[in-house]
Amino acid sequence: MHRLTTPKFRDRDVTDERHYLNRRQLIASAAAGAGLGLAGPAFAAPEGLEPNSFEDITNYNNYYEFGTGKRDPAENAHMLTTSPWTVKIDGMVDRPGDYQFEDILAKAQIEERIYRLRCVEAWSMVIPWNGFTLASLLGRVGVQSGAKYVAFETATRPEEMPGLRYQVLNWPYREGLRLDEAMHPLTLIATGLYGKDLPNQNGAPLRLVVPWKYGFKGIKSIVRITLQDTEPFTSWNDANPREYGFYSNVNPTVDHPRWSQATERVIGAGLFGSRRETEMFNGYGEEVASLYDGMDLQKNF
Ligand SMILES: Nc1nc2c(c(=O)[nH]1)N[C@H]1C(S)=C(S)[C@@H](COP(=O)(O)O)O[C@H]1N2
Ligand SMILES: [Mo]
Repeated sequence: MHRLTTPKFRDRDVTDERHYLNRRQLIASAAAGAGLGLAGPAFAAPEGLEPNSFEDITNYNNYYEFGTGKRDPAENAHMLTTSPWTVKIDGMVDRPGDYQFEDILAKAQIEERIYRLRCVEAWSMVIPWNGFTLASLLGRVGVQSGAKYVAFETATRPEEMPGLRYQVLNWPYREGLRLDEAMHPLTLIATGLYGKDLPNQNGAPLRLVVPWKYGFKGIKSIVRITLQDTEPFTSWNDANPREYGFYSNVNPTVDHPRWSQATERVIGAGLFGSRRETEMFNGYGEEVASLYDGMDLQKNF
């Protein structure tokens, strides 16, 4: 079903965007000894994935720290100061510390990954990310043997994030993964898209991307990564445990209590849009289904 091939770009705009590799992404990849860097993805998207336009990807966002409207992040996220940026990595690791984003990026091997993002609200789009595997970062800090989960936190800056004044979630936005999910080669820390630095509304300077899970697992603007032996607190599960589970694997057979998850609206597919059938694990089942062998996915939704 999925081939590990270099994606083909047929859309002219896509090809053009790819030439604008900016300095930061270039420097990072050069430092990693990868020349122009965007090394052929080890895990490309399912064949035939056609990326959405840069305009779609950066104007239709969920980033509640900047407001709950789809246009709010595009309008407000410029207020976020993303440089300098520190990521605290702590808990059950050999080398805990406050890591500068520039240092993390300088040692990273930047790849391109074209993934479908399937929001729990039943829409999807296809995004050409640049980034590095979470596994490579965790490898560098040294995960200790007792660690079983990874917890993540987004920045909370009331002066820069107008949405924080509304208690829609128990801030900071928090997410988590089981360690084997975190170490999976599909799990990405994105630092760019279309070869440019990640736009603020998409979670600059670094955010998580877990393509077989609902989009809300992909926590933005990460300031803390904690290795621990207990299941992490996650914001959406805390807000409504009946509607949002810890796993949140894309699953067309488990409906959201208020809507069907069987199909999804394709963003940018013409004036009237179009729908597609939602795939188990968002189409990445061949790679990830074995992580859940023996688990009841209706119960562990
Ligand atoms: N910190 C934070 N991360 C977040 C969100 C958010 O509101 N705050 N929204 C999530 C949701 S619901 C989705 S669908 C994706 C959207 O990512 P995109 O805007 O880059 O497409 O980000 C996720 N990460
Ligand atoms: Mo979402």
